[in-house]
Amino acid sequence: MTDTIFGKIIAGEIPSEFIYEDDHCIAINDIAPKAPVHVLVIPKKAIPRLVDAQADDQALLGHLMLAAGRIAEQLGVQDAFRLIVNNGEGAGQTVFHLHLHILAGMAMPEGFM
Ligand code: D5M
Repeated sequence: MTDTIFGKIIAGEIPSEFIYEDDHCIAINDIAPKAPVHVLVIPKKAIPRLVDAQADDQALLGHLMLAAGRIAEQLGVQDAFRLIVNNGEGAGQTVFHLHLHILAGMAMPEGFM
């Protein structure tokens, strides 16, 4: 699927440095980082929003969480990171290809989550 910027990155149509890749997902540094470490974990399968995932995506969703843990370890932030999924415009989603944000390297705001 090449209908979003992430689809184009996965398809190699837009150059981007993958800091992690396996059969099911890639990870890239966010272009507009909100923390010293701000990485996006993006499934190769284009699911627009988390709510669009179906029962047969269960293994993929688990895979993304496990990959996020491995990537956090790779980056040395395994003891303090936050994982965020924005679902829908109202939640701030701007790219409609499911992705996990890994945020780390700073004190996380309290009282929000
Ligand atoms: O998050 C979408 C995120 O995607 C947002 O933090 C900017 C980032 N973004 C957009 N284009 C790129 C490219 N080309 N490389 C890296 N990061 C990018 P959302 O949860 O949808 O608001």
